[in-house]
Amino acid sequence: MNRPPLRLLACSVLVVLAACSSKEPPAAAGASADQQPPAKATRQYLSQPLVSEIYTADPSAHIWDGKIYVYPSHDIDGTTPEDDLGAHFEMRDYRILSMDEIGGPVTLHPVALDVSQVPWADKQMWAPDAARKNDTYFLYFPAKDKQGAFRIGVATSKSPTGPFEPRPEPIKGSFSIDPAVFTDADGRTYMYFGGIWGGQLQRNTTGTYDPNGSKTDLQADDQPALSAKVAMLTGDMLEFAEKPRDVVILDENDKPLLGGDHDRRFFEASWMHKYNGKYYFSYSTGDTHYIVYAIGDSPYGPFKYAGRILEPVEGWTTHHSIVESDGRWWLFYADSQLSGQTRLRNVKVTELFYNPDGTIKTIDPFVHE
Ligand code: FUB
Repeated sequence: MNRPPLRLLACSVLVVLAACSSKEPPAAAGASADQQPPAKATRQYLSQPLVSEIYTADPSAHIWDGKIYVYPSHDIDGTTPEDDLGAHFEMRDYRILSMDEIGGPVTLHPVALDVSQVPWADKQMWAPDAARKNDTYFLYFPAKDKQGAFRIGVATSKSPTGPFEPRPEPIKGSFSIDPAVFTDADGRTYMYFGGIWGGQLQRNTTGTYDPNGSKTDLQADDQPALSAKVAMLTGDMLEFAEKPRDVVILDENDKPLLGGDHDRRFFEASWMHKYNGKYYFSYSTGDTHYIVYAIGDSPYGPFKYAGRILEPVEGWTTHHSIVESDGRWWLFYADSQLSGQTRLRNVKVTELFYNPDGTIKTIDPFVHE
């Protein structure tokens, strides 16, 4: 097992010194007694990691037969230096978590799928999601193919915790990262997906992957931002039933969010849930580190920007899911509490609350005295 070193676990006590944070600068070296920097503020995390035996991120939670299953990425301590395209996220397999109730003991299941089992995949098994139809469970996952292009694969199992058997080819017409699968009340299932920068959405604007395309986005701040994608799945859940469409997010004037609006525009980490008959599309703003959401009347949108769900966590990324359990709503997310390193994350859960008008109360991942 990839157990975090004791040195790092020392950072996981309830109250942590800011020195454990990757966003705090180190204390000034060699300051004399009367030049000591001010005492560092202490920070208290809102919630604690669900598991510490391995590093986990990107938690997609589902409730099946009364039990909670979490499908996370499995972070590993690789050797690739950090870069803006996420080359340091070198994940190779998936392990699933389960629990009978939130707050109860968490079971860490054995490897459910390894990159070596997937004929088309080369590396970087990033954020997955799962679905169930009849008696089959489906694991959806992005990975880079042998040409360095992200594609989305699917694997099946008769058990929610695997092992999963991958299809020999990625989903036809799939590209980019972060699949999130939502089944509506009418039984139709949709996949939301995509991510800019390392997620390569900007290199897939013509229908063919352009390895020499922009490293970041469209590089047009005054134009509509790149959108997440949505496609209905076929009845067997294995392919797209249609060409992916744009998930358009509108501002307060019903205009699409612009590429320069980094506090609100889509970056990665799509999730869809339904509340009181409305469709809530939520996502990460990436370089501004927020989890935000937009509300629509159809699974295809358009969606109107509605606010922040989660303020920035410790670490560069976070990625979430939202589920209802016994009438209460829960936000699963991740931070870097255990390691202090962005590449080695840990998943968490906290309760999510709505206002009477259907907006979501913003969550601060830290508790302030
Ligand atoms: O875990 C790798 C990538 O980082 C995910 O696919 C993104 O959502 C971000 O969390």
